[in-house]
Amino acid sequence: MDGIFKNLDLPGDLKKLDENELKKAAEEIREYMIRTVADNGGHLAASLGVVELSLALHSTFESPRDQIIWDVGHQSYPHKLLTGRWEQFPSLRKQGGLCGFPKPEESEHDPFLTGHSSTSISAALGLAQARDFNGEDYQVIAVIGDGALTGGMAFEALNHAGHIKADMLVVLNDNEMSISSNVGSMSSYLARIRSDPKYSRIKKDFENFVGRIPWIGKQALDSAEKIKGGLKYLVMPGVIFEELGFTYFGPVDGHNIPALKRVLTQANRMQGPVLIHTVTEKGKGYHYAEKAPEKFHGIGPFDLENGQLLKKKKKSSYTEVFGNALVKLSRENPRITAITAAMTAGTGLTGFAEEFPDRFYDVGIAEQHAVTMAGALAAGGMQPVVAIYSTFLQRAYDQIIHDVCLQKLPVIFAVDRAGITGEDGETHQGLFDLNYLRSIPNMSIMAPANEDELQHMLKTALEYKDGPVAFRYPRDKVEGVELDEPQTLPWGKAELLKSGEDILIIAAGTLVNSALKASEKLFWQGIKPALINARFIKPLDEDLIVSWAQKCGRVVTIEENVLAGGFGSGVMELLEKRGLELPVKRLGIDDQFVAHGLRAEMLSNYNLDADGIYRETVNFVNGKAAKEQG
Ligand SMILES: Cc1ncc(C[n+]2csc(CCOP(=O)(O)OP(=O)(O)O)c2C)c(N)n1
Repeated sequence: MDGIFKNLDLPGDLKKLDENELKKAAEEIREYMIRTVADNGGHLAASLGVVELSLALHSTFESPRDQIIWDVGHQSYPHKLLTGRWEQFPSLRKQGGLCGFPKPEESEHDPFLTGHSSTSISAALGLAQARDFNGEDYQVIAVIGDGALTGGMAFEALNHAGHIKADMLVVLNDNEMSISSNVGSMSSYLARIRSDPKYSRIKKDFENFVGRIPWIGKQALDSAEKIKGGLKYLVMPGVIFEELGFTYFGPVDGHNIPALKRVLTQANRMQGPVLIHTVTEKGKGYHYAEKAPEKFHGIGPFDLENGQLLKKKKKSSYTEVFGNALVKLSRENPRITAITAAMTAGTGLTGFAEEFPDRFYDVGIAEQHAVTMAGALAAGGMQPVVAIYSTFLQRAYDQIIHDVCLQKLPVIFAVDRAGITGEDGETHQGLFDLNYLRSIPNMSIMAPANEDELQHMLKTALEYKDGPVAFRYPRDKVEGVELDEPQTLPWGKAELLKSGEDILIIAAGTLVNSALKASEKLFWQGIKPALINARFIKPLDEDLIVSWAQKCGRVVTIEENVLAGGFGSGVMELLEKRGLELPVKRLGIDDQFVAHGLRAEMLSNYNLDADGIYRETVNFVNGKAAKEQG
């Protein structure tokens, strides 16, 4: 560490820095973060917005004794830099390097893992309760964005913390942005507080006025309090939080370190839950990120000088193909509605939102609400398409069962980022949807081998009226096949890609392409595989699979999902049902979480690239043990 941080023992020594030195520290952190994210990619805009807040927190409190929980955690880069991870920072998001999110395994300054939104207040409350049980004395602080505040869990936790009067702080980092502009009535409420200086002025004036009346007696004071109680609905900022049992401070300029330190110190002295409303600018300090905070929310490597992405896009993504197909099909079908949980661009719905604003819903970071609402839209005769990343759909598991599948409602789930997602790591891998969806009665599941099939699957799902349908596709570039007009696929039918006699390989999703390469190599090694593109994970094409399994005498299944209860398990259940005792080898993710790294690297680590599939199949045929995963 050079510059202002040279010879400082962080974070404790931040307390020794004066106002100007802290400003200099903010500059150095920004410069280092921008340079590193330009090389590695990452969540830049949110981290740039909380540099001063991170400095103020760490120069007021004593981490790790005092515990700071960053909601979502994508804005935790300055925190990482201030808590012993300066030298490792260039390894950010690389395999074996620093994680892009807070991770207790990585540092004692990360008291609780985050990655999915809106958990921080619940986590802070739990830690605060544990502290009290242990008779200890330290502060617990949740830092939550205005976007994350749209998630139901955040409200549930505020409701509980206010009720039990827990000693804890919530810092609301309000930058008016979720990934794109924030939505919802809470967001409009915060905007009113921010933009109307009258709120704070009237509150102060009223208190001064009452305080200055010399003859005021107890009764008068009581009535004054009552008037104040009534008036506060009109004049007090943050009254919603006050009514929930929190003491509200703010709005405070989140880039003014002395002001932040003052309010944090004051809040720290108070009993009960306190909410500090800070106002920040997402992307602050890097011109291009300030101008385009959505682009710099999560960005790949870019050119520092002009903010342009380094890799020019040659191919489109599965997400884009899905979005375009949806727009195309929606032009002919006025019943289609699309729902996103704060990920309009991420799920490819920007075009739909522009062309059909009346049929588009951004519900905020509220996956559970999105799914139940979709169920009811379907009950009312609409055709809702819910586009959610595999990892975030986990949130809505009960809603999928209770509000959709139980009622056999024809909701369509476009499950994006399914499989290994790459640099975001454990919290963002989409490795559970096949098993969590497959186990629910009435749910049908498809996985396209290429972008053309993805379009067909959307059309097939829209035509199926007997219950919910999910199709899952990866965070990846497309294969580059030609796109036909979207067609209806034969329901529940797989595709035989190769006849063979030595082994049956059945792959689900885009791994079909790696399996195809592997089977060509196997053929040249004297092993003749039959290859099936499953297309349907549920219902399986039972007859096709069984007949080829019998012909070949052994089976390899391939999926980008955890093995327990996944696609391969489905195939094994089928063989058991038909009384076939055949050796089966399932390739997929064994019982573990997959860390961060490039998607291609990870697929190779887990033997799910063409070479890995080839190797594992040869070993299986020759009766050898599998290579270790990970
Ligand atoms: C459950 C869940 N859904 C969606 C996301 C994707 N996501 C990551 S950050 C983000 C926006 C967060 O906005 P805010 O809390 O205001 O933080 P900011 O980036 O503006 O600092 C979203 C939707 C997520 N992490 N978790």
